[in-house]
Amino acid sequence: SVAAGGGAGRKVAVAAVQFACTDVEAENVDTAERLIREAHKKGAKVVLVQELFEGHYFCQAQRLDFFQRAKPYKGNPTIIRMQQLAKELEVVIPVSFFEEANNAHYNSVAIIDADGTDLGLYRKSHIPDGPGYQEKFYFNPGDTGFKAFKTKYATIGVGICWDQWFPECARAMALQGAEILFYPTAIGSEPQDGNLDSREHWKRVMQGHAGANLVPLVASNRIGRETVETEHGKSSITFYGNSFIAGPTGEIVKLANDKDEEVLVAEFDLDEIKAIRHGWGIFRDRRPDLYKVLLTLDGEK
Ligand code: PUT
Repeated sequence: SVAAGGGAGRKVAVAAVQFACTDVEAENVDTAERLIREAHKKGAKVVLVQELFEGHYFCQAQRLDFFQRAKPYKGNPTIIRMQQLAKELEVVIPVSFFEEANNAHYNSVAIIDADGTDLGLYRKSHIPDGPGYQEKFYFNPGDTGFKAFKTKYATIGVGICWDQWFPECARAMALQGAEILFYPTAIGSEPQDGNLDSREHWKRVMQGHAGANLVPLVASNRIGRETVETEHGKSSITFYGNSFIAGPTGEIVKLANDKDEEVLVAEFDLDEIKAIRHGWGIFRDRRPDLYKVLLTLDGEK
């Protein structure tokens, strides 16, 4: 709008989808494709699918056989299928997958542009550990660093799940020009504490990233109860969905519930938001010369 000083601009609709995964890869990839098509019908140009959507969230257990689920980046059949779909629908699709790279393993996302081009890889930087979420057993900490990808419709940043709790990750992507932040995720109940429900905390932290960087933010989380045979009996997590799209002041504009398969779509005027972002002055007034302490673990200067 003229009032925002940005002029009419690039309007981009973005989507988050959520669904319950089975443990059959072909079924989940089919579901992802069906929901991406639905999002496209609703006008979405960038469609986010949840983290590791090819199967159950296997990190509930530390099992050697689960390493067999990892696949090399190059030639990955799910990525190739999503490239074909992206090209057909002219949509951007970040594709989350379990990556095998020789003896290393990563929790990765390939960014597929609207013509099917693979723009590159981001590997999850912050790897959680703890009851039900034993990701350190499987994944090396990502070595790509935080990135911004120039897609047909917008420059986007993608963090993965646990990355979403770290303002440094969001800021690093925004500093490199990301105009929209995306977070595929897998989070739900905590097997060790039935009273712990992190969903509101989870949303508020990401709403803060949107507001602090004046960018829209899209989070996609799975639903459903998954039970995995672990090395010491069964473990279950009920994933809480609550996928959402936040606007550039952190306001939630679309929110899914904790049970249903959903396709959320919201449109943003990226040029208008850019003008507001610049006018607000948060990137003008940053003081990187005072932020060295952020490069330490213990706060020592
Ligand atoms: N996806 C990781 C979530 C960890 C919750 N304790």
